[in-house]
Amino acid sequence: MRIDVVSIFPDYLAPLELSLVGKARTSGILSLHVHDLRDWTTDRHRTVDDTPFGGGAGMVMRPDVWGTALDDVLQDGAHLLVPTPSGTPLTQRTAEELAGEQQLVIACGRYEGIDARVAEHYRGHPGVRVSEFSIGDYVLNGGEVAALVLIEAVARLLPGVVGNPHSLVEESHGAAGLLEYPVYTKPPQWQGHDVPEVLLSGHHGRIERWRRDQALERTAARRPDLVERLDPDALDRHDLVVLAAHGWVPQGGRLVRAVDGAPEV
Ligand code: 6GU
Repeated sequence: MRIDVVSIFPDYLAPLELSLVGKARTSGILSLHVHDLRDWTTDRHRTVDDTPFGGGAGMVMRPDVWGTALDDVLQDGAHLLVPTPSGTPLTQRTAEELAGEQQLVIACGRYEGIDARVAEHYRGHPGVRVSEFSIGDYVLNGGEVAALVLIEAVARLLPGVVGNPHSLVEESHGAAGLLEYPVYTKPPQWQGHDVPEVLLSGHHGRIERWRRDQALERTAARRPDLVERLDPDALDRHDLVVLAAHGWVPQGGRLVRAVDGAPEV
């Protein structure tokens, strides 16, 4: 896979030399190129922004500078990604889809964002896909950190990047739609906290059940939005008992919060 990042702070992307992503680059699995947007400016001051039409606070990035940069960097079949707090939430499913692309081009905006005509223009390009994405409901100063997040989420799914592909199977936000169970290692006793007995039992069936219960309990406690998306038909009776203890019951093919008292008529 090839990834190009365009930013006015290319040094912000330096961590991509490290760890698994860095190794994926040196091993040739990932071809990653970071570009300075100002290389495409033509004026003495290397200007990339201007005041917003219609007024308001802050500055907007100019479409002409972005256009020449993206025309140079986008290859046929590219997926153009624009990090923005007003984008579609990035999920594990998005990362899985993007891991199958030939080229990702990430256009990192700063200030109040990039002139909206840039995304509109490339949406009209045959052979280019455009996605505006967000990494959560909070505001960053620019898209660089979001680009790092996206690249790490995608790169670890490329074949050969994560040493043990089993690590990718049971983790949080996997196909089961549950958060991951808690994990423990040696020593078995630490600061008065014991490793749960069942994990030392060597009883694989009981361990598997305990881990699933923990995953269900964590998900119920922390992420009710994920419980709402579970398919009750894909759960076993024990799963339903655990969820019922947290106030969730199946109704009409989905899980809903049990309420005490008679339903209103
Ligand atoms: Cl993708 N960009 C910026 N600037 N802020 C964000 C974001 C992205 N996701 C959440 N906040």
